[in-house]
This record gives sequence, C-alpha cells and structure tokens, in this order.
Amino acid sequence: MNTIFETIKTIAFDIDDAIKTADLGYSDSENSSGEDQLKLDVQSDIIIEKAFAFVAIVKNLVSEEKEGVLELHETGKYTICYDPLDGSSLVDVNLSVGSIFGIYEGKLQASNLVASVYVVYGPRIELVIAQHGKKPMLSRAFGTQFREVGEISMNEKGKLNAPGGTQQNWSSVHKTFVDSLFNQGYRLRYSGGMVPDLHQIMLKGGGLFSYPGTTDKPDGKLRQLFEVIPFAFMYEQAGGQAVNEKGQRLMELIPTHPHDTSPCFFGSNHEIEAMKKAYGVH
Ligand code: P6P
Repeated sequence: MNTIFETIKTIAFDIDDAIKTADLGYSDSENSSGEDQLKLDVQSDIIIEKAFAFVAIVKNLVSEEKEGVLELHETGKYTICYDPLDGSSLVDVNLSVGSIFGIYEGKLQASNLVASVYVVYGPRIELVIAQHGKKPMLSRAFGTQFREVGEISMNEKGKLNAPGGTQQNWSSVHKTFVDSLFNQGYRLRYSGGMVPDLHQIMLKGGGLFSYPGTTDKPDGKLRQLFEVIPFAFMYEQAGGQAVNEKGQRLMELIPTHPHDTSPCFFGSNHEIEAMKKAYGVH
C-alpha cells in the first residue's frame, strides 16, 4: 500500500506542475458523464495512468475521465478509482482543485475500500491519506518532499456550511434545512470544488457539505466510486459522518455502474443528526 501512497505523491507534483504550465483550453472530447474535458483533465489522467503502470500491485484503474475499467497488471491486488482533477474548471479562475483516489480490493463497493487519498492543489500542495483504524493523516509539500503535519479530527459540531447544487432545484425540505443552518449563524463556505470545500470543513473544525438529489440531478452529481465513497471514508475516520438523503451510510454503497452518483451529506455528528431530523430519517 505504501508504494501506492508514494506513487500518488509523485503524481501530485506532476499534476501541480501541469496546472501551472498547461494549456487551459478545452479538448474536443467529453468524459463518461458527458462533461466537456479540459486538456488538463486529459493530461492529469495520463499522468496517473503512466505512474501506476509501474506499480505491480495495481490490478485495474477506473477514471472519471474514461469509460470502463482499465486492466494494468493481471496479478495485481487493488483497483484504484480516481478523479484526476476534480473541479478542473476552477483552474482558469485560480481557485484550488484536487485529485481523489479510492483504493479498493475485490468488488468495487464501499465495503471493499481499503484506503482513500486526496490531493489539494492550492497555495500549497497538501495530501490526506485515510486508512482503517487510523485518523486521516495530513501531509504538506515542502520543496520536493511531503512531510506529515498531523492527524485530522472533527469536532462534534462545526461552523461551516457548504450547500452544493443549484438552489432553485433543491427540494423544499433541503432548502428549509440549509436556511435553518444559516439562521443559526453557520458561515457559507462553497467554492464549487469538492476537494477544497471538504478539506476546509475537516480542517476548520467541522460543519456540513451537502450535494442532495435535485430536480435536475435526482441521484445527485458526485460519483460514488471516486468522489463520494473516498470522502465518506475520510469523514468517518475523522470522527464525522457521511450519509445519503435517507440517512444511510455512504460506506454501504454498492454501485451498479462505475460512474453511478449519489446524493451525499458529509459532516460533523451534530450537523448530520440535524439533517436526519430535518429529512425525517433519524
Ligand atoms: P455545483 C466540480 O464540477 C464538482 O464535480 C465537485 O468538485 C463540486 O463539489 C461540484 O461539482 C459542484 O457542483 O453544481 O454546485 O456547481
């Protein structure tokens, strides 16, 4: 597993370099979710694929930017599901973006997640690794090396509220719930980048990130295998919770297709319990 983590650290520096030097235009293709691909999306995906081609324990890759499963090593053990550059459309306005990796052993479902990693490309490059039985570990790049900074723990109750999706497409239950948090003094913190938005809530003591089912996206927007499940694991390991609109743990998800999405709520215990009560699912 450490070989995978070390490979991701190398990937982080290469993608950070690409962000700073690459053409920010659009390619002439779409990803599997029908979203226009930036040249940077494609370049980041290639960086990751080339890096893991030399890691024998990696059996398969599943990328947000590609359809299906790519077999790398027949005798490998793990499948890595990843979003190479989540929120890439924010690069051209110089906001932080990230890469997300879910490392699975066996069938691609949440219960088979062995570890998750995300990288934040911001004023600094930061990387968080979550493993079973441990708090997520934050590392930061100093020069060409990552150094561990410390474990991440979430408070029981936070102050930040990151409500995703288009408000006019929210249910009335969700709108009432989100407004109730703001009426209690929660601060709006939403950039449109899942990785920096969830990173901020974890590091700043907690709160709630929500991307519910909406009238335009009834099953939510965020992809289960390489966005929702990796972060659900992060939040649970940090002492928080991660649930869907029925209050069910996202770590119980069993996708039927590699690009399945799910409504998702990530947060401190207090905010998730408040969400369950507001949704009538507690
Ligand atoms: P909306 C970026 O496109 C992304 O996939 C996530 O990084 C982010 O949380 C979400 O979409 C933002 O979506 O609909 O709120 O703009």
